[in-house]
Amino acid sequence: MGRHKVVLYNPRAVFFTMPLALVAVGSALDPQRYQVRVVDGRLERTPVQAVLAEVEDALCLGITVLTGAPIQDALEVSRAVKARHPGMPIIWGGWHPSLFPLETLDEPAVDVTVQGQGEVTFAAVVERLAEGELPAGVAGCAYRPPGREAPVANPPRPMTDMNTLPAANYGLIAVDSYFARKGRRQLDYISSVGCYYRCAFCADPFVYRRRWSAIEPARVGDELEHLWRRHRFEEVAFQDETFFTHRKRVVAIAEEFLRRGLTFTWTATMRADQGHRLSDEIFALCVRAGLRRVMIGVESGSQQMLDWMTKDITLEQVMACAEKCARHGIGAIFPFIVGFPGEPDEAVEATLELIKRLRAMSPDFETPIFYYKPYPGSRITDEVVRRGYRLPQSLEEWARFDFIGSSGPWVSREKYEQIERFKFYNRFAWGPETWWRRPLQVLARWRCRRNFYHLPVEKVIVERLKPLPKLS
Ligand code: B12
Ligand code: SF4
Repeated sequence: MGRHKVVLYNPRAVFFTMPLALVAVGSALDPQRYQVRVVDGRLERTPVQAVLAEVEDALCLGITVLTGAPIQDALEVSRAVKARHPGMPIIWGGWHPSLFPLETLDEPAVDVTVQGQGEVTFAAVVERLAEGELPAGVAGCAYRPPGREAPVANPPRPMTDMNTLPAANYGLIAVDSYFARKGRRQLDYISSVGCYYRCAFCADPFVYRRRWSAIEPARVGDELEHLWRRHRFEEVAFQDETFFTHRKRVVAIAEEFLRRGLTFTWTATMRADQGHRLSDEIFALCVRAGLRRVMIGVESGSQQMLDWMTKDITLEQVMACAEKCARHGIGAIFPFIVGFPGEPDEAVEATLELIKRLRAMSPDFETPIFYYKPYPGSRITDEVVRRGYRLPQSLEEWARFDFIGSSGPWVSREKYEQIERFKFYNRFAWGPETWWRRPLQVLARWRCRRNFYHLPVEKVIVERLKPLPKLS
């Protein structure tokens, strides 16, 4: 008997991170029984046509769906496939269907939703479909039985130890196309899932129930060495939520890289409390092993706000951690969020002050500012909903709910203007020093030191000359 074909789709987006979710679920299917095809909307000129061509002889279609804009594309593709092949099962997995297992099934083009870690659940669902059965009783998913019956939610699936899962098969994707789109040979890789922490704005504690699972260091070394010999990348971007969770594991991974003579650099996520606890020896070891940059979510410059959102870090830890990064020559991205409900003006001011201090510490420090949006599955969102905030009700509404380009509901026009001006001057004040930036830099530093952002003539001129990407 021939192998069943399973098609997986990644919706369009503006970034070119490799579709690790699809690689993960695709790699967990038995290659003797299933042939997996990944279609990435970001690499196709006409994604709907590309999927329609692939699903012609397929058993089912799986789509990964984040909250926000990707839903629109996922809907278009799902509806087009359903219209052409009404009997083809369509499975949505990823963060949005994890948060809304049953609501997502109100959409007639979606038959099954998978919650949380998808490898084992998807393999079980596909197995059922191959036998012409429904995924009744398969833990970790919800489904709509044919006909008019209401959707059914199966029990949740406990976290699977990542070491029991097969290695990610990068042969499922065109790795070089991502290098080309990113403009550098940077491989995305995931070495752990979940997170032990409880930040009140984040969906991770809800989806992974504050559990964490990680691949053993020796296996991380094996997999990356194999991938490096094959793809010759310059850098690995660890996409883990909290890579620096266990000191000993980090040390062992760094030692694996050194022992194997792997010369790529790497970037990873770190919490300020973790970085604060990490010794200088471990920082130095990581740098020797290729660590180039860390991402440390600070979120606010006000300790009161940090305590309110149960970030479980202190501003002293942030500064100590930043100081260590600067001393060891490690670049850092410190993302901040402003516009939390009820956030006092003084807290926003404190955030801008902290950003200035961090930016002045190293030309390799970046401090992007995001506006708070009540993403579902978090304590703050639950609170604002209790107080009357209306979350989107349909998938179409969720598709319009996005972070990028919006100031969120709790930021006044005036505050928004102030923050946007601050972002502009702060970016120029401390960025790389080049002759053409120099005059602007002097002026920008002067403005930042005095908190003087009125009459932003330079901003208007620069934006007219060259529209800047709205990130930091
Ligand atoms: C890389 C990344 C991105 C990339 C692209 C992701 C992509 N798929 O295209 C970019 C940079 C574009 C991005 C953007 C944003 N992201 Co982002 N991102 C991530 C990150 C760091 C890694 C994703 C990843 O590859 N994980 C590894 C894979 C293996 O895990 P996974 O995706 O969870 O997949 C597993 C399961 O979810 C499930 N599954 C997933 N898909 C499918 C599909 C099927 C068919 C099945 C069966 C199962 C399944 O099985 C997989 C294996 O277990 C995650 C955090 C994290 N570590 O997961 C945040 C995360 C996904 N991002 C998040 C957010 C909030 C954003 C932004 C809104 C804002 C921001 N400032 O980052 C933007 C805008 C997103 C948008 N609406 O377009 C949230 C998701 C919230 C939500 N409700 O969707 C996360 C979880 C971070 C967080 N803790 O808040 N992101
Ligand atoms: S923001 Fe980061 S540290 Fe906090 S709960 Fe989410 S994943 Fe964990």
